[in-house]
Amino acid sequence: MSDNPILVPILGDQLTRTLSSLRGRTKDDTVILMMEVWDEATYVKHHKQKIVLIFSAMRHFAAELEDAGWSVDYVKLKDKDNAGSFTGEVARAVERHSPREIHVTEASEWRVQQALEEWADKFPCPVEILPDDRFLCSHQKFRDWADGRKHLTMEHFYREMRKETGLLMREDGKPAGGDWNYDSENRESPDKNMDPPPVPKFEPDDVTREVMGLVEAEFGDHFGNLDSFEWPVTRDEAEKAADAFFAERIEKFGPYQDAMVHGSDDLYHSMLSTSINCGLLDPLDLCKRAEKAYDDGKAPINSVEGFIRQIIGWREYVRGFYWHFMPGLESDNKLNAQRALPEFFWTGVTDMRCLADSIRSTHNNAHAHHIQRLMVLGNFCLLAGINPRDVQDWYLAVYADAYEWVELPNVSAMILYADGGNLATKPYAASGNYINKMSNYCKECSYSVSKKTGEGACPFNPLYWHFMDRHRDRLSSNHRIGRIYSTWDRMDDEKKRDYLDTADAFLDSLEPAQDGWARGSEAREAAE
Ligand code: FAD
Ligand code: DLZ
Ligand code: SF4
Repeated sequence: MSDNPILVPILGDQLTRTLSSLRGRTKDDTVILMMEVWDEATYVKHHKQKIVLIFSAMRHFAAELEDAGWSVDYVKLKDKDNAGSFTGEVARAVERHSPREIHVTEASEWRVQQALEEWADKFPCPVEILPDDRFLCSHQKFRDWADGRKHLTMEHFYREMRKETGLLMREDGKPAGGDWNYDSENRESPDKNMDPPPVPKFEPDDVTREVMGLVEAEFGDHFGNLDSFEWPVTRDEAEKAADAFFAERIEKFGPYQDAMVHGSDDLYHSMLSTSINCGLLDPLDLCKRAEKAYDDGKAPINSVEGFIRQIIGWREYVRGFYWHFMPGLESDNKLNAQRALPEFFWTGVTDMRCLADSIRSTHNNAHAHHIQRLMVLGNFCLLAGINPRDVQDWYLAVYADAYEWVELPNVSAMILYADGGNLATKPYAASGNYINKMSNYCKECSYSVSKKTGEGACPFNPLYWHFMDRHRDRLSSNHRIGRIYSTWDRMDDEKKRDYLDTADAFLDSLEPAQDGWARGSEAREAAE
């Protein structure tokens, strides 16, 4: 090792061998720094599985790098003198290694990037911050696309990405299959043709078990349980999870993308977001595998296009959107939602069967699938007027795939409409009908989905009209939603009063979260 090596700090969501900061480096001239730090483990009270996933994946990645001949300086959470923050740990590493330069790949989150940008003034050597080109759309490219546009429509962005990557494009420049988007074919309700094969589960090895002990000891009061921890924590495991998806589930991914089934947590979803987001899987590579499944006749166009759209469309779009609208996005509250998050988001104890099941999955797996996050949990927070800060903190804490760059646009802009409509052209508001159509939740719910008002009515029904009524000034001029007000206006005053009174009584009955982090598991156990 040279006397003054180059120091390469690698963050917990940068676990990729081809990371920009590693490219071109030589093993005899580079010290890689990896840090388990309190600031990251506690900036929200992450689900226990999320911390285990990151720490275990970091430790495995460090071991792989060492096996390949790299020098890795790995700081564990409980190491003596751990400074508790990225900047503090880089400062200590600068003392240890006297690097001639620091090379780091840009952070995915605003808060961390602010810290990185101060390093050049803090440390006695030059600091080079490199772009994170695991994302296909650079910040500049997104800005160029967004500048001057009145509406940042995802579909337009997505088509550009299709043309640029060539994914599902024919030689004549037209989309494969003839259409750009097959979303309308991806809305099957659950039915007897559904029989999703199980998602591969990965038994915790010694490294993971040691981290589980650490997390129980240090973060025992955080939400979630560890009994069912089965996430991939290495690239090999993540590849096996991807193999199983492409062999067994992609075929029906499309049609059942929006379906929900009580007690079934994975359905035909890929369950790959945790691995993609921390760097174990390459998003473009996954899209190419999906395209190959279509070319080989193993999966239909609506499934493959749907999967590719989620990744080069939604995933890239929300990342660009995040950087375009930060830091303001974090504090946006255009609908002036002020209600506290209800306690049952932590305990799962509610008679609303759809919410209870989505929260159960979240608690047990640190995961809920997209339509649960959007149309059950998200729809509830929107209609009930839960304040964006509480909702953001909850989503950021409870999902193993949550990082602010992807959580915040989905929460603030997609589900809460808190940015006033830069992402969504209208709020994703729905009554109980939607959930009934797309799931089997309602059949055995204590509430009746067909009952609109009064005792026993599905709360989504009156909440829907309460939401529409209280936001009339802002929404009635929206051409995609305006006609809903004609229906409302045609109702007689008594009917309207019934809706509003039923919703008010329900909202008044909500118990605000106290210290749900700690009490969640106990209350659940008591209720079970
Ligand atoms: P699949 O259904 O198999 O989809 C394939 C991939 O597409 C996912 O792995 C993911 O990488 C990507 N994707 C799909 N939808 C989105 C989206 N809306 N935004 C970005 N990427 C998408 N995803 C996260 O990765 N982290 C989050 O913190 C997160 N928070 C969300 C919050 C809300 C309110 C909503 C509505 C969605 C959120 N999503 C988030 C998107 C989506 O719910 C998850 O990516 C998905 O459930 C992960 O499971 P999967 O890998 O089986 O996805
Ligand atoms: C999520 C997370 C957690 C819980 N802990 C760490 C950690 O101790 N060390 C680390 O490098 N990364 C961790 N992460 C992921 C980071 O929060 C993530 O890499 C940054 O927020 C990206 O900007
Ligand atoms: Fe959810 Fe309403 Fe259906 Fe119950 S009846 S499961 S609360 S949508």
